[in-house]
Amino acid sequence: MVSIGLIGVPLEEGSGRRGCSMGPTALRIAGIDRVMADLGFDVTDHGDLRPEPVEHLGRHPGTKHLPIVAGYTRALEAATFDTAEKGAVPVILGGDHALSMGSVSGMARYAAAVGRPLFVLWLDAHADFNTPETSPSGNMHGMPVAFFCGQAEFADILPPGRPLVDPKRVYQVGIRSVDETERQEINRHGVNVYDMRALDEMGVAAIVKEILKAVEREDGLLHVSLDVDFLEPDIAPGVGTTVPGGATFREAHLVMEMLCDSGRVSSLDLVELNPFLDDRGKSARVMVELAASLFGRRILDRPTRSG
Ligand code: B3U
Ligand code: MN
Ligand code: MN
Repeated sequence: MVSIGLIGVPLEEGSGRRGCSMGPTALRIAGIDRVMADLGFDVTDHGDLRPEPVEHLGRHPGTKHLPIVAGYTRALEAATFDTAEKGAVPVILGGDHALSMGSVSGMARYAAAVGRPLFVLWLDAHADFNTPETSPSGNMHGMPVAFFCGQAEFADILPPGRPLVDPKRVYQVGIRSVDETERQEINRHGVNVYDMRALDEMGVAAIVKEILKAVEREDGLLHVSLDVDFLEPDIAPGVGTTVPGGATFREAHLVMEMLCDSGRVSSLDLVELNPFLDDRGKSARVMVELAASLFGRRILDRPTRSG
């Protein structure tokens, strides 16, 4: 039986506003563990992570709340690695998106240990490729991709020499809010971006097929990072940075179903849920429903189709 390890990360300091610390609780109340157990997984909830104490970080202009983000990054890097190493799929209950500095770094270390490349699918309205130098806000939830691609060292958050993700193995889908310097950096580093226009022109199925082909070509592991604001705000209002024109309920489910069929997903972040801004648990529920599709819930059994 396949195991899933739930890891709660009540981090909100990366987002510049309060509320995401309630995300893990809301996802649990919406039934994340029950849904996965019903799908036949052996689910262990590791509870909420505590940040590691962080000392001796220098002053870092351009970052807000670096010590707490660093503390969670260290704790989550280790927890994600340990969970994967024990043969379980780490599912991170966020928490703001700065937590992906830890989860993706932990998976990068795991991928290096098993000798396979790590791919990242970033489902988000934002590219999250800012650095302390380029960020307009100093909010670290806008920096994780730059961090795990090694573009922003942020001094000593993790030990030097940590395994990084190749930006050419990062695939971003749903993007529709990018800062000017971020745009240049993404291009320069070869991040694969399918913005909302690409999604409209190509359709989400063609995009996911392309991405999975690239993962399969290299026999990679695939980490999926799902930001609530990937979705259209009407269906998921519980997030601090809603951007109109997001993925529909059906598009998002199709992405999850195709990912499930691929059998490639090694780990998942569910991030940026802010229950304080939500509408009667709507966004928490939709995130849990999407996770269910990712882990195998189907409308009907389907014959295997090629192509
Ligand atoms: N790019 C902006 C805004 C932002 C990024 N991620 C979120 N918002 N959620 C920034 O502050 O880096
Ligand atoms: Mn994000
Ligand atoms: Mn976002």
